[in-house]
Amino acid sequence: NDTRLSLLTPSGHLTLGNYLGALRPMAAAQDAATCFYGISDLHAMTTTHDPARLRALTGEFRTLVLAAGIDPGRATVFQQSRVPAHTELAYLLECTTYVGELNRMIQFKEKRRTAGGVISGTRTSLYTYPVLMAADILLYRPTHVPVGDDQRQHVELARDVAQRFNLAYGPVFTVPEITVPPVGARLMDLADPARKMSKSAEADAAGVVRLLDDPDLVRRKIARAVTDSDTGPAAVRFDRTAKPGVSNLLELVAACTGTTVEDAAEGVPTYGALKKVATDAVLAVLEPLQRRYAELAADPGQVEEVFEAGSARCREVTAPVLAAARAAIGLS
Ligand code: AQP
Repeated sequence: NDTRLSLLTPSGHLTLGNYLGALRPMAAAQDAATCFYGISDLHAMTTTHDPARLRALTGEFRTLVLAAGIDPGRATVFQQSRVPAHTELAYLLECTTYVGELNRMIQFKEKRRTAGGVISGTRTSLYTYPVLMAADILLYRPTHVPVGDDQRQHVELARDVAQRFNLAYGPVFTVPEITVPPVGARLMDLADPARKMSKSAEADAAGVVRLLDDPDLVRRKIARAVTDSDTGPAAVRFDRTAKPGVSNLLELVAACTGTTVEDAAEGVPTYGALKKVATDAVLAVLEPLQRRYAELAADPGQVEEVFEAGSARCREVTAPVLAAARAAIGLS
């Protein structure tokens, strides 16, 4: 049986993109693999963060993970910071990782802050983030890691570090294969279809639909979605290059209703009609999710317990891997 690991970072309110691209596939995979689904709260502290907001977002993520249909009877749900093996192994892996490797990480180069050409105001944790991510992965010994382009370099680093560790100290880690995930929906920002819809966008971002947005707000956001300048008889068609706004809305409809983009365009004559179809499709997804969220949120203690039990299970599952790494590297 395959092991599947997925982490969500509480760096902002979860979006429809996160649901269609991550939460829904996570729920669908529950029976096909041994699943570990975590909230990577430690990864949310690599840039400026507010402790109260982090705590609140983590609670919201816990509830939304369950509301999305992830069933703690079939998948292990956990909170990264409650499984200390993640940070402990990260340190051991830092003793196996070269500074040159971290310097080459594209995401670090993009996210670091500079003042007058010098790195400044950038947290060390942003720099070492790929090592913590390597620990996140290696602790669960997955044989395959499905990974999109933006995380590929980090998973390659995890493989390099695991191989180096195994060679130097003994065969502790399973070196995972990188696989290409099935092409899923990649939702773009409704106000700027050149940019991915992101949970860390500003709170009032007009183009980001959040899972807990009020239905009226969702209607307004879709009504204001950017479309493309050519109108006319064949205006509603899928063409990412020539018609990025319309194509994004078609993708959105297709993902929400489980059809193809071509079928989604069928019989939709105008941009206005497309927005109406998109609004209905999105609300049909969000309404049951929000209802379930409200039910679960009425008993936060119960949700908390589920995540604590899952975290306890992760502490057990990861203990032998950490112990083997400690012993191999020379800690007694
Ligand atoms: N726009 C999107 N369309 C489809 N899938 C998406 N995901 C994110 N945005 C879209 C998927 O959601 C998961 C979230 O992983 P993460 O918490 O590690 O954050 P991320 O990938 O960096 O996603 P965000 O929402 O853009 O967060 P910020 O703004 O904090 O960087 C992943 O499976 C991702 O593919």
